[in-house]
Amino acid sequence: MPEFLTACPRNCYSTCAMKVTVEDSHLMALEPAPANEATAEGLCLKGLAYAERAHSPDRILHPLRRQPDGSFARITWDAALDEITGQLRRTRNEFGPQAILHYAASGTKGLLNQCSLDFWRHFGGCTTTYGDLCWPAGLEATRLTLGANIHNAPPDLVNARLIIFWGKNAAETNIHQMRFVTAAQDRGAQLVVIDPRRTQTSERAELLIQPRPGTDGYLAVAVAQLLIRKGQVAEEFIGDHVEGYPEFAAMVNEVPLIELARTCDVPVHAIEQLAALLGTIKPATICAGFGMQRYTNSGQTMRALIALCAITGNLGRPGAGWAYANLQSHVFAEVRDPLASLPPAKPDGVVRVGVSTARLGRDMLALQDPPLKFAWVERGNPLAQNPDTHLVREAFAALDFRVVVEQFLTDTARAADIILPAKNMFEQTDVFGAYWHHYLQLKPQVLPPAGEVKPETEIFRALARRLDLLDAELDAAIPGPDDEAVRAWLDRQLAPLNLSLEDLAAGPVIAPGAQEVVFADGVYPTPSGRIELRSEEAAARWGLDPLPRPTLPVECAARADADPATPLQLLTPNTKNRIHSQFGNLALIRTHDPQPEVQIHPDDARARGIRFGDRVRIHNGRGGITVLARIDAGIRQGCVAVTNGWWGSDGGLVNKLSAGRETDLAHGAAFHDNLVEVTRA
Ligand SMILES: Nc1nc2c(c(=O)[nH]1)N[C@H]1C(S)=C(S)[C@@H](COP(=O)(O)OP(=O)(O)OC[C@H]3O[C@@H](n4cnc5c(=O)[nH]c(N)nc54)[C@H](O)[C@@H]3O)O[C@H]1N2
Ligand SMILES: Nc1nc2c(c(=O)[nH]1)N[C@H]1C(S)=C(S)[C@@H](COP(=O)(O)OP(=O)(O)OC[C@H]3O[C@@H](n4cnc5c(=O)[nH]c(N)nc54)[C@H](O)[C@@H]3O)O[C@H]1N2
Ligand SMILES: [Mo]
Repeated sequence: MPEFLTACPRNCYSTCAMKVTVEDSHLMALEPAPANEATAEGLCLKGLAYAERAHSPDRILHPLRRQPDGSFARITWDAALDEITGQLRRTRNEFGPQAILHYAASGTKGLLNQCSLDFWRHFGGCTTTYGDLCWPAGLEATRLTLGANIHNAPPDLVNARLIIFWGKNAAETNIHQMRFVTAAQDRGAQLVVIDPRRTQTSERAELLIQPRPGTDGYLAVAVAQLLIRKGQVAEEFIGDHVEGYPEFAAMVNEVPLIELARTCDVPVHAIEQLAALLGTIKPATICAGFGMQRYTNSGQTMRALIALCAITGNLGRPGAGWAYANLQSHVFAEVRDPLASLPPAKPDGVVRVGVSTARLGRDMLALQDPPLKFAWVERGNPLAQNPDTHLVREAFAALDFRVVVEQFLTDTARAADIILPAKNMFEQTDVFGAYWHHYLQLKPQVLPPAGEVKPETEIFRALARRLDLLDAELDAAIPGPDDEAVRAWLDRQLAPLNLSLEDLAAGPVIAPGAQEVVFADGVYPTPSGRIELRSEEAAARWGLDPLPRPTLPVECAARADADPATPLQLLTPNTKNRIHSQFGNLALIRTHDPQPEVQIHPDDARARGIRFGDRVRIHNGRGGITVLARIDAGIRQGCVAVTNGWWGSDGGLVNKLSAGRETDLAHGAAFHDNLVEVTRA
């Protein structure tokens, strides 16, 4: 049976290399491929579920048109494209092209994703989003402090003697990293986890600290205060490499330890324990996850955490560092800088970058000159995954016309007028980098598109033909019609890097220029060339304190103005067996995760008369959902957690409860900045 080397293009740290076996246009088997050193062993259950996902009877295999009664009926491609081009022409004529919203999210990775905007530019323009649901606060905090979002290669973690997982649940979200953690522990390394929840990751840790959500900045400042007081800072490293240390040191001493401890609600002895570990064990790596990105104060929190690496000299050495995002494989011009999706200082007059991803619903409704009339959605499920579901739904409902390109009948697809069937990862060749390891990987086409599926590139080419736009320039920008043309286009993207598709076909390739140990030369590409604990850019660009002085998130039970009607902090983290809203509909995954549950502390449950398995209503002023109660002493008292990514049909649309608010840095989404009450349903 033919076997192919490929790689998983999900928005996931691991983006595993894998080997797939195909027979009669059917995916028969999937295995890990050891050529990617970071993901050499073990596919996750989602990876194994591709065999079901690719051939699922629920997959959308032909265009669908919404009927007056709300159901969907099969239509031909001709009918679909005719109606869409008619609507596009009408919208452009009446309101201008910027009345069209192009919305794309993180459903799949690949260089070909950039082709969509080429279509819209040729069409005359569109409106699109800025910011990101996921990681911008930490990206910008890292850029401001260290100058670049890079970290040591994943296997280097085995050299660490101390590993701190700070708001990262790698045992679920980056399972391959745990191999290196185990190897480091076998060599005597200690593992600390900082998370309001006990997780599969904390099961392996010597120390678990469970701070009040959104207050990690106070915890970091408390640790810094102790390190300075005990003389456990790396004076020479600070002298050589750190900018703004005296001001930082003065700032961390402003508030007494006991008060900082009270704010983050961590016992002083636990803070002392953490400080003693960081002060005495070298090298140490802080693996900072996305947990802290989901608050209005996330950027400043992340800056305070990076400072701990800086003042202990844990940078630029094997086993040491700040492991947040490793963008060393982001080597292609169009995808190099994830922060490039910020609103451009100089708009190009064609693409209006006018809607904040975090405030999608509100901004869509508010936009004028022209207002939005038409939405095109691909690789995203905003009716489930963006904050403030009610407003997003209202904004989509207010449009004249909606097109959603999807594999399955998601909540967003159900809101469409026309659904176009989307390809999957096995049906089109593409190339992509990663954000944890530093490989470039090829995913070849190994299956013909199922049913009447067309990849986005072919959809746009077909639309362009109908709109009389497919000139030589667009024909070169959006490759087609066959795999040969796609491969030639990818080769052209790789050529400036002195790479070819053939190189990638042989196996994952370490991105040109990628380093195993970063910042080893002591050069930090910040304005001062040093690690900036004090950042003038943080103040000038984002209006923040130039120092990472902690503040409380907007919705936080510790605030004097907190609403007593909603005393519980709702966390909606990721989970092992889904990628956001993907995979949860498959039979294999449903045997493990059949329905949404809320994790609630026994004391909070008892106070509300809630017993294990009760149906409970989680609610606040924005909305509510009804789920089953899972009483669990592993979660901090005062917090409740429901994993994100459930569909409306499961009753678990967690973003009905979240507010459309941005993070303090770089337009992220403050999903967990969210107070609720839980009552028996
Ligand atoms: N299996 C799987 N893997 C994935 C994904 C997936 O959906 N499923 N998604 C991928 C993507 S896009 C992302 S962004 C990453 C995310 O993966 P991670 O970086 O692990 O982030 P989260 O799962 O969002 O949150 C991690 C932990 O942070 C904790 N947390 C919440 N608030 C706080 C806080 O205020 N302080 C601290 N210290 N901890 C807090 C949560 O309880 C959670 O256990 O995973 C990627 N990998
Ligand atoms: N409450 C809460 N909400 C969150 C988060 C949280 O922690 N809490 N996390 C946020 C994070 S970290 C992220 S990254 C976002 C993710 O948000 P999204 O990127 O919107 O979510 P996904 O569910 O990963 O993917 C969206 C859709 O893409 C489709 N898709 C996959 N491949 C293709 C393709 O090739 N073409 C097309 N057209 N479609 C395709 C999938 O079927 C899926 O329905 O969610 C965010 N939402
Ligand atoms: Mo994400």
